[in-house]
Amino acid sequence: MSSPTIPHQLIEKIKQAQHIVVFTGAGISAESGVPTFRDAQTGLWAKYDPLELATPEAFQRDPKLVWEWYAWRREKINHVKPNAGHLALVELAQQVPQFTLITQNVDGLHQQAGSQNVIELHGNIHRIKCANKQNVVENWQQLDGSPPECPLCGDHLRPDIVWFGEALPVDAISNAFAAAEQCDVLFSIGTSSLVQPAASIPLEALQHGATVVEINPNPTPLTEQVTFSILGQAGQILPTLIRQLTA
Ligand code: BV8
Repeated sequence: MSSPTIPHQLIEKIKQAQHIVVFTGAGISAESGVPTFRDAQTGLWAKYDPLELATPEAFQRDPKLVWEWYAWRREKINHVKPNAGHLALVELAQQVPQFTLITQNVDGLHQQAGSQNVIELHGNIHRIKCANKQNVVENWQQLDGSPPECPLCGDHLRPDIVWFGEALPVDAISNAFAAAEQCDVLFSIGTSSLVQPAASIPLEALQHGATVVEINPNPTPLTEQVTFSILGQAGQILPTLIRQLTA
């Protein structure tokens, strides 16, 4: 497959940038083998809609089912590695005075690739917290399929993940919007731009005069509004961009 072309003007913009923000969604982990959020679920989970399962109501109704769904996803994620797209972002961070990485993903692959100070808008599937007190619990025992009990209060433990209908962590969302307002260039990579309030972050950057670049094999509701739309896979485009930037 021929290398995707990166507009020369974009390379120049990146070279002049003082602050670059990268905002990622499930698509950047697709080439690691992590199904995107809206990909059809497989096996016994095929009959469930992620939008239904990733809610406090579902956990309230059937904590074991929701706990097992996350245990299944965690197990799959434990066997994958960061891909060339994740690694290229670690390189990009070294090419600019200020770099902010914001992710909607819960798989922890950016950190595994070496990215620092990652803003996790929707939590992290590897972190577990008390459903009652919300404190993160480090040592917990997985007994049968049921959610383990909190060692402090005995309530259910749950993934430290933001479910639909739950507020995002205040620091994460305010730091993300602040970075979007201050940056010169924002990349929106591998997201369908559907989930709020995250999907408003690239718009915030546009409204504050930043150059906004979308990298996605498919068009999204953001595509019409961005400065540069590069159709393709992050794992191909980002290493090409780094090569052209450092040539
Ligand atoms: C909130 C953790 C308020 C869970 C996630 C109507 C009714 C009810 C609610 C709402 C409504 N309208 C809006 C809302 C709010 C709702 C929302 O946005 N719903 C959507 C569905 C319309 N939002 C919320 O509920 C948020 N909370 O609003 O709270 C509030 C305020 C105060 C007090 C109380 C409450 C919470 C949203 C967070 C939900 N949790 N994740 C879990 O993972 O189990 S979001 C979930 O979607 C994932 O985290 C995922 O990251 C995120 C977004 O999806 P994408 O990352 O974009 O992934 P997707 O599969 O969609 O797309 C992948 C893209 O990659 C595609 O475009 C594809 O083309 C591309 N791609 C594929 N391969 C590649 C690629 N790109 C590049 N390279 C490739 N190789």
